[in-house]
Amino acid sequence: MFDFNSPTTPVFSKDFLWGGATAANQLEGAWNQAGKGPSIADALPGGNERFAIASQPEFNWQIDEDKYHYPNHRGIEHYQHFKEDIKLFAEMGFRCYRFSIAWARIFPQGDEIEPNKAGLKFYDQLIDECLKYQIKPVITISHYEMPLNLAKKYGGWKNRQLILFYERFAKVVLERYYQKVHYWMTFNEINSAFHFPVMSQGLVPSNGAKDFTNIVQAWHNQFVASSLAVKIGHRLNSDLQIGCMVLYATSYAYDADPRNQLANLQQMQDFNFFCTDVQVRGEYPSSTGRMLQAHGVDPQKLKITEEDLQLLKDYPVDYIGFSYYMSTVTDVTHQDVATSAGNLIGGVSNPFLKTSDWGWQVDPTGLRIALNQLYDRYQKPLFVVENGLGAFDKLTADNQVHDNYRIDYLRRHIQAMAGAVADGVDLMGYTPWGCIDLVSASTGQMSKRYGFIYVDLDDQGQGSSNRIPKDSFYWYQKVVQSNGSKL
Ligand code: BGP
Repeated sequence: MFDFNSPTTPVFSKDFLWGGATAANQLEGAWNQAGKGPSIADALPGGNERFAIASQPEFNWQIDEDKYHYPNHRGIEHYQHFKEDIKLFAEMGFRCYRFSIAWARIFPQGDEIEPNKAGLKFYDQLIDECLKYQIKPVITISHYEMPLNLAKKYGGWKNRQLILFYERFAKVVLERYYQKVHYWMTFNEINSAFHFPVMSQGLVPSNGAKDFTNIVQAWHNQFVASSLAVKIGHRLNSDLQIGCMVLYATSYAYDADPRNQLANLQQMQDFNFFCTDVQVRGEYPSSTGRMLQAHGVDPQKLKITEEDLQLLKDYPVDYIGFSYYMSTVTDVTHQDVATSAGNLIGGVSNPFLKTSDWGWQVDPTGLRIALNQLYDRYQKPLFVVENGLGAFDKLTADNQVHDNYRIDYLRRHIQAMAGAVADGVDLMGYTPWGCIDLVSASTGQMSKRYGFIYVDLDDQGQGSSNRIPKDSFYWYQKVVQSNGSKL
């Protein structure tokens, strides 16, 4: 009989990186302070309008404060509260903390030569605060944002000039922090541009439709930029760990119909592996031609030089960071199947799985499968840098949040990781998403909460901003203390 269970004995290495993850534009606030320029994230309003606006034929990167509420502008005021927040992370026993650097804090317009010193000063303090508690910073260089000017004036990542601007930005932060920060990632969820090129690549959808040629060109430019960051980082210290970061959604064929099996294989190749293949193996996968053709992209229209290809080969990433929230199902043979929502990708619903408050299909076994699939394919260390349950939390009259549903979700995913480690996978660490409540990337709202720490702010940005540990806070504290053996 096949054993689906995960091991009961402790399996995580003694230096396993337990921590949590956030992104600058979703928690810092202070969107226009200390010289920071506006970023594309600052121009996406909250609520239902967020997705609708981002998919308008002519996306106009304007900030119209009279008309829309921009939740990122206040965030959770981490800019002001970072000391208190890091102290709470330390209380949970975090060994690492994944956060991103707001590009527009360092280069307000993106195309200047000199960085904004006041912006750097904030990260000097943030990093030192982590180190004070022996928390290792894990930095995402770019997480769903860029200076607004780079989208408006240059058209986002489809423009090759962005490579130079990113290289300058990466150089400044790597040179300044490489002695204090060992773990880096070049781009957050680089493959998410399949579904949301506006947020991921700063692109303007043309003629009401996504232009896949632009998306692929933007990816290529990002791949080159990522390799340049690896080159700079490894010159400073060849031991630095610089990773890629992908949105991984384990995908199952709906049934044994070979057509669904083939479609699912292609879904895996295109969505889960295409970007990772380039960044890890240093070359475009053999399925690239098929994928481009399926999306009507003429390869002759792409600007890719021999030097670029050599750079990709010479400077692949050191490890694979990925987010995992849910799995999907591929079905090309049925017309009337039930559908479900998801992390940028929804699809056919899976009758074996329950869904979150937002309709995402919860599937811990899918994480064990993901870890095995990635390790089989690349044999590189893996890092689960996002995972978690977005839920409506209730604050009781005596200031508590009983989030057993979140504990249950995380426990089952940690068990799945333990299973994968026992399967032979090399897993570096685990940083659950939104370790403190923050603004949701897809809805722009506060009410979709992931944190171990409740933040008293509502969808309109009203509230005291007070921090309140939830039940999951004390649970995770024990998990870290016991190195994952007390779940
Ligand atoms: C990932 C993003 C994060 C984060 C998370 C949860 O795709 O990297 O930025 O927000 O998903 O998504 P959401 O906030 O939409 O629930």
